[in-house]
Amino acid sequence: MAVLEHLTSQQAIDLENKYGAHNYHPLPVVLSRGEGVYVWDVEGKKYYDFLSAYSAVNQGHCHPKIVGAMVEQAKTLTLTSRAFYNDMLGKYEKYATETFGFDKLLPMNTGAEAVETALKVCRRWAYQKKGIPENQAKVIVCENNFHGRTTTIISFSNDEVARKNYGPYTEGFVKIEYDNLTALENALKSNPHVAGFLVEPIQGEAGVYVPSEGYLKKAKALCEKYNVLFIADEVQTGIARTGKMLAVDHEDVKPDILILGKALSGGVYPVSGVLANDEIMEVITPGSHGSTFGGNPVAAAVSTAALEVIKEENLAHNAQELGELFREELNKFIPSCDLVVKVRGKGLLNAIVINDTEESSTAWDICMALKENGLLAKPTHGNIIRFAPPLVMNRGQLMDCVSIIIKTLQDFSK
Ligand code: IF1
Repeated sequence: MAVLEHLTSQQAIDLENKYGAHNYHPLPVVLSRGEGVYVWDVEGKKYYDFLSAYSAVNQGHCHPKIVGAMVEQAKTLTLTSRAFYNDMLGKYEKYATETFGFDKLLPMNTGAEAVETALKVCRRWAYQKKGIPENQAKVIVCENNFHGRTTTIISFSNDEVARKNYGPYTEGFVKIEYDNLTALENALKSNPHVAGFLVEPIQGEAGVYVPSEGYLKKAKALCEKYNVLFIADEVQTGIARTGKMLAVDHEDVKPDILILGKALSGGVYPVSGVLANDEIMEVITPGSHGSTFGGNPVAAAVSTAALEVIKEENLAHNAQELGELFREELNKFIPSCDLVVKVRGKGLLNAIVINDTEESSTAWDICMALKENGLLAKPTHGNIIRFAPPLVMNRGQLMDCVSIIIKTLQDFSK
């Protein structure tokens, strides 16, 4: 078989199964094209994308402005490493820091790298500014967190599938219940050497778990009281997804360290970054951290365009409005359907909870039926289905999707 020969879905799946490591269990659909809110499989069937590559494709598939920026820059200069300056990075850093209101950006590539970077910045700050004795710093994290796949990050995960047999694990983390301010204050009080509190403003992987109103604001206040850095992982919630530029904006919280990824590039290129003000970021000195690809000219051009699209197309506002419509429409339907317990979320980051056990295959089977009906979504944690379409969707398309989802659930209940 020639490498570029046109494949059927089954052939593509067989190739991945035979030659690829089995670290995923994808829905059996093979996509070959995307545009806006739509993707097409190799047989030409069109779907609404209700995952958006886990909220990376907020700006829609193959956004012409973002792809255009990438192609232009790729023809000009792709990579210099940070051994030399390039003429794109500084402009991008200025734009990104002004957009989010911080003094400095540290550019990386993937979300997990940005989380690692934030943890390193936080630990350095603890030793060099707060005066914690070396190697004693602790970072408070939440149960059921998801921050990525590195050895350190899985060290403080409680997802056994993600962590088992990857030890020994990195020390220095204290785990508390999410959305529990008493637990946070107790942890701050009883551990003398706490450097930071790392938190997802909405827990995505845990099943789109939205904390109580005021939680983030009060958690930030507690961090201030104990001189501890509030580190927001907005890799999934950030950049207009929840109806504001950042999910912390809903409570007017300004993190000490902000972690971004995914939609920072609109999904066309791996771009992540950590933002902080000078008094924190100045602990990073030449040679103490870096990345071959972080801050490369293509990433800078792509990310600038991706952020411009968010603003020019008013995507936060659209996510807010369509999110409300989506939950409203599903809430009208749910009382008549035994299969769904509830819908929850913020903006266009939503989930429905299926009335079945975590071990059941019901959520998966519903996703298979949704696929047949032209809408792609993926279960998370057994009985929860996440719904996160690109934010460039319009009202008509959203109502079309609501019909597909309701019809599928109705057929399924029969
Ligand atoms: C996988 C979930 C989403 C993240 C937050 C950091 C990262 C992620 C809050 C790391 C990544 C991913 C990665 C993907 C599945 C996925 C996911 F289901 F696991 F929770 F989005 F919903 N912080 N999230 O959500 O970013 O290194 O991947 O760029 O299979 O690992 P990354």
